[in-house]
Amino acid sequence: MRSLIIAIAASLALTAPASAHAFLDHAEPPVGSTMDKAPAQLSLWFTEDLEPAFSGVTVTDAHGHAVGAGKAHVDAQNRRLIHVPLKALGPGTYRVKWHVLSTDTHRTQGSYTLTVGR
Ligand SMILES: [Cu+2]
Repeated sequence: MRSLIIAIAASLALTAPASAHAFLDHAEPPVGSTMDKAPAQLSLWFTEDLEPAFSGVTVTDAHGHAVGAGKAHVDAQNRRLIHVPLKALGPGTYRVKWHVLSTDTHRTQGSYTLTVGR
């Protein structure tokens, strides 16, 4: 019995996830920032490699209208980085919502705001 418990404990340790979930590490422009000039795109860096087919970012204005100029996409060279092309943004506050699937198959999501000044 005791050896069985040890065997189970050992197998649990071996199957425990080797990596953490993917969370937003940082972004450019920075999370929560206010800027004078509207950015042409956003870049979001995550803490783990992402599955491109199940990871995305949407950006909406104060009325909830999407302001992305095409699909957000995971960088071809860096699977922790997502690029988000944007339309020409007027002054206002925008919400950036991200949802990602990391290569350890865990889903995470979050959001933050960006403000373009007058
Ligand atoms: Cu995970």
